[in-house]
Amino acid sequence: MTAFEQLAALCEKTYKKPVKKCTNAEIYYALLGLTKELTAGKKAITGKKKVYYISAEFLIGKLMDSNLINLGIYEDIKSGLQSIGKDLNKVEEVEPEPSLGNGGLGRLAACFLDSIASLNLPGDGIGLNYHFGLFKQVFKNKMQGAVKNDWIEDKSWLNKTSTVFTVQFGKTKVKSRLYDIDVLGYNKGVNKLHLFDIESIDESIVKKGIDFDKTDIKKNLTLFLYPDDSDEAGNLLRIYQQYFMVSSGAQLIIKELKEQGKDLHKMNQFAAIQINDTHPTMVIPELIRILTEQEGFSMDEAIKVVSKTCAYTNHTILAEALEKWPKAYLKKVVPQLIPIIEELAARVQKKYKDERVWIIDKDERVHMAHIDIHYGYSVNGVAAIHTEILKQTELAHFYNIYPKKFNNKTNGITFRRWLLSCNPELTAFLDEMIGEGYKTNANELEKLLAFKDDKKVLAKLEEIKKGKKLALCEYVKKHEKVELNPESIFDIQIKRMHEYKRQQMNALYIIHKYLEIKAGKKPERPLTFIFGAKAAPAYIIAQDVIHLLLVMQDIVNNDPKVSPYMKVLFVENYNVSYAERLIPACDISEQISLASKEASGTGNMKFMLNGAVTLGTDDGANVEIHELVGNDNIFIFGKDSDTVIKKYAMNAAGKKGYVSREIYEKDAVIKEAVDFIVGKETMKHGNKTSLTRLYNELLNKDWFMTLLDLKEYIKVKDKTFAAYEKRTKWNKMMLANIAKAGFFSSDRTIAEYNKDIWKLK
Ligand code: 26Q
Repeated sequence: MTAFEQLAALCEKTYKKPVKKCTNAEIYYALLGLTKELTAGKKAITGKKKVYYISAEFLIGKLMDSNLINLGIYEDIKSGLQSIGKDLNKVEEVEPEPSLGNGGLGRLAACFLDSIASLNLPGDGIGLNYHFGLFKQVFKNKMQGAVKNDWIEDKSWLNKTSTVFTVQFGKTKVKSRLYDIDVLGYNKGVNKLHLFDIESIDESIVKKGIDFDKTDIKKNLTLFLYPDDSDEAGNLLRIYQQYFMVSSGAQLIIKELKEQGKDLHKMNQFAAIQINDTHPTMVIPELIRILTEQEGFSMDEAIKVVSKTCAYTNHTILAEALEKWPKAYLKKVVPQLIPIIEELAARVQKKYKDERVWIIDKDERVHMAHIDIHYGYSVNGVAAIHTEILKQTELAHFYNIYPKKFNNKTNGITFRRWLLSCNPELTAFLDEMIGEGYKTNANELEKLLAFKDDKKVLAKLEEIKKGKKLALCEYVKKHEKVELNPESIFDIQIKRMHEYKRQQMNALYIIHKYLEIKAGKKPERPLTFIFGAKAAPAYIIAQDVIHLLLVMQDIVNNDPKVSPYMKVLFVENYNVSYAERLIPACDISEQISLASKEASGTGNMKFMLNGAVTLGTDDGANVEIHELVGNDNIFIFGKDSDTVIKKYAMNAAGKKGYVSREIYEKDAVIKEAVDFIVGKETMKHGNKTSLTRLYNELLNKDWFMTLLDLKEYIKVKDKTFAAYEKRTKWNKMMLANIAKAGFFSSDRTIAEYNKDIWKLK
């Protein structure tokens, strides 16, 4: 029986009617059941050694499409449904989207799980089962509001297990229940994503929006994901969550090793634990605690084996985002870890007199990254430039002590989701042109280069892009009530809202363009500026930038003299599913962070793979994209990272490194755009407090140097739009970007993690 026949039979049995008569929801739940059943029939991936990828975030997105692809039944189900007048895409819309991550770090973890299984490597994820995940964004009065994202239904990908652990917060004991999600490899076996949940959870304590009693740990622990991206939020709940996750994870790992009869003294031969940023760092002292208190290890023995098992990935160089918990907080939440952490700190202090590498500083704060670096066997950054900056600047003192621990693993993305699933049209065309080998060996995308002068191929790429733009227009019309022009250039910036990513610089360009059009200077072709971003609710300036962009959307789109030539759209509740629609429809990918600040970026890779051309700074993985495609196939601008780092150093030394007001005063174009933020028109449409605050921030602080690169950004962006008019040349750029994207397959990244760090097989 084909998969579709099985689905039809299941519908018939469950709903007592033919599948043709079933609703999309009925079909979805039947398909969910079928997929889970077929998955259960797949082999678990096994081997001598397993990696545990422990992370506070797994931004998995919807799973149906990926699972159908990885099971090899996608085409069969899709065409079967089509033959009875049903649309698989519509069926998949029924699936609620979990939001178990903030952004890049969480999505990377999800891509990694897909690649680990697809390379047939034994590897499980360990994380938390947040009931409402990250908040759902709703706009009201052109401001961001937040409500809960209620994603868990009776029937879902989650499988409740009978595994329950006890986690102790001092004298308080709570129960931790394990839920599993199967992780299918592409035509391979199955690994697991282990998500722990507190048994005593009480969803009803969530009142208005996302408000709840922060102190009632037994009821609230796994309700929400901390809605911060890179901002330290000094909240005890975050520590409760972290400890709950690592204690459950440590118990699971030890249980699995014991069940296999493994000698815990040789733990490192059977397990590698990859610590995803510092959020799971407490797994190190927790393992040491369990081994010494319950398994008869001496402190030396425990430290030795744990240090050979744990490896750390750093995802940020923003000093303010490196977790430093006051010892008093840790003492309140997990007093049992304090003696262990103190012992680890004492050993460091005895060996190194340089206080910069100490674990506990003179203000009694515990530097989580320092625990990882001293007591882990590997430290990696996530793009070449990022790892260099870690070695030369941020973590230089550690690099001097442990040069061999440091290594780079440039991020990647799973092509199953970010090409096969989100762009079946491009996938089909690639299959036809270069065969299917690229699906398991991404470097084969380079075969496309043979067609770089083939007019038909170039025209077809343009046609596919057009189709995706049309599909986006239709979706946006329905969901955002905004009409876009598919003939216009789609310029897209989608990522978390943060000053260092500089959405505000893009906003200033939009203001500039608006003023130009008002003054009679029309662009050659209409322009569409699209944004998607959530801001941490406590991050005020980020909220202000969202407000400014929504105000600009209102002003521009409702101005009959301007709107035929340009439109602005800020989509509501940007998430993984939205990314899957936006990325294939993009012409210009905005990657404009202040050089040195974006560790890697992964959206940049997704856009490239789908034939968008990057407009960006030489930052994060943009540097590697630039190297791969060459100067002719990318638009680069802005001060380089060395210059920026020097400016920060000068500012810190009290010397004049960067003063935004000077740039503002010297340049009439910049002044005009910045002043517009508090001009008559914006005041009519927006909130005075918010806009004034943003204006003042740009003039008096501008910590991420927006004005430094604005002039060049305007110039290069105009050049990019002009380049689009040379259609054949542009299509060649698209082709070059797709052809060179193979390096950014997360299969490559994971193969490197395995070869250099995990050594699984
Ligand atoms: C820290 C303390 C308290 C509360 C929250 C946090 C917190 C939460 C999330 C700190 C950081 C994050 C997320 C960071 C993140 O997503 N980093 C991104 O990681 C990507 C994958 O490596 C990179 O591509 C991005 O450049 C990087 O910004």
